[in-house]
Amino acid sequence: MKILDETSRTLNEFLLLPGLTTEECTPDNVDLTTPVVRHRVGEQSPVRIATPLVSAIMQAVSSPRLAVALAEVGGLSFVHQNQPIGAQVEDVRAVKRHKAGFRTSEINVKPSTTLGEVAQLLGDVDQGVAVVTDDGSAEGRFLGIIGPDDFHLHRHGSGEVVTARMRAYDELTTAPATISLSDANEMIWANRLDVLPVLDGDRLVSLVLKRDYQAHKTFHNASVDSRKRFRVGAGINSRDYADRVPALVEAGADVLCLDSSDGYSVYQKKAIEFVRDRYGEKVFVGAGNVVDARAFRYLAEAGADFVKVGIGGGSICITRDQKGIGRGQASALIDVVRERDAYAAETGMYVPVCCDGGLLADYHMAIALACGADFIMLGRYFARFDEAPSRKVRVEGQFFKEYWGEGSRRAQNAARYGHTGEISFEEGVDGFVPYAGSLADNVGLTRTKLKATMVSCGATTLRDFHENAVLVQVSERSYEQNTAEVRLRKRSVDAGE
Ligand code: MZP
Repeated sequence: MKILDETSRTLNEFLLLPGLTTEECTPDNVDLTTPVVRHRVGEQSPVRIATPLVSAIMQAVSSPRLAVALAEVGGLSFVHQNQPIGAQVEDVRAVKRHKAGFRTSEINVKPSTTLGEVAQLLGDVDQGVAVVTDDGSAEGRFLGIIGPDDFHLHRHGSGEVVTARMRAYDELTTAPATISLSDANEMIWANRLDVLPVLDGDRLVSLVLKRDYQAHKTFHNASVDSRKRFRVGAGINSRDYADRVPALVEAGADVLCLDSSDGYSVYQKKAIEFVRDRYGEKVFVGAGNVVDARAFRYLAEAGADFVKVGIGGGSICITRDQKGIGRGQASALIDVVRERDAYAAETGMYVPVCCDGGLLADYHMAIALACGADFIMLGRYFARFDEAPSRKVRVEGQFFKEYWGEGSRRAQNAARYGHTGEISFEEGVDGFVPYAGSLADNVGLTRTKLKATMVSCGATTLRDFHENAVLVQVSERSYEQNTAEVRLRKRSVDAGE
């Protein structure tokens, strides 16, 4: 027996200290792009997402509809494996059948962003969109994205004036150096100019002639056209992988993930080895869940493409009460992240870490990212939205969505919990979460908050944030006081004060 010399800590036991915020450190410059699967240190991950949020491998969460909505805002869903192979394949196909559109505002680019990075970031971009670089070539610096016909696509917001710097083309020498986007539009229409605006995030950086646009469009088609469908992940288990994996790969699943409450097992190793033997590096498979360095290393050495952290912290989870197994999410994450970095230093291979479960507030996501998580898996958060598959119910005038754990009797997910036949005891509960509206609105708000936190901490990329975040543990007394203050504030809001 060994007793660790630590207290197991949760994410809400930490706060962030502000770092120096420079002039360049603005929300527009914050890039939330993150790697999903393993890659050599210093190279790009072959799968990256623009929003570091993925949806839980759960019946009540990851439906095709939610997967499309989440891919649209730059995240990734994992359709659940607790269903017959044919049904899960249909879920993957349903996502893949959707033709991907995109929102310009979700594509966060900086002047230094290369076209290659943009192509990664877009991943699923629709055919009729052109990527524009400063010299029109694949090596050129990325300037913006233009829609084929819909010029108005780029009128940001609802008629608000976006101040923008315009790099005038020769043909437009009369343009002042700084004009608003609406002025630019007026000028274009008034002069019947045959041009389209090019944006860098929200800023107009140049205008491009329509005849050049044709060239750009051709170029775009050549470079990113083969990937014009939404990305989707799929859960697998360590029992029927020999049948499930080939069916999911065939259906077009982009990333697989072993779904287990305890991933530190030889069964996961065997499943990963199956994928490697059969597909080499072409199929990506994550593993987990784990809560310490030993388990991370075991799965990383087995070839996992990412490792998921979290046991017992899920909002619907009672594993700790039933089996006495688990670890505070912050302690688990910090231990695993340290091992991820040690493994990268030793082997030159970076294996991303996903923080899974138990994040109840948006700021917990910021704390998890500051602790070194590459991306975050959420169940309760997504279960509250319109796009989640569960029923919306009204109780005493308030709307809720049903949300149940995969360890509950209702889910009967025997493979995830290592049961045979019917589950013999529950590790999850069946309940309700307050309905919260549309996924796009909520994820938009979360992104805004994450960016605001990173700006306060002086970070513009998640890598900066990992390296430079300063965290402090809060005392029990200060934690209690915070919650008491929140309660007081809520009471005064309720009382109309
Ligand atoms: P949360 O976002 O609702 O807090 O947690 C979601 C995570 O909890 C899932 O991704 C999964 O790892 C875990 N989970 C799912 N079902 C159960 C259960 O029934 C569970 N115990 O712990």
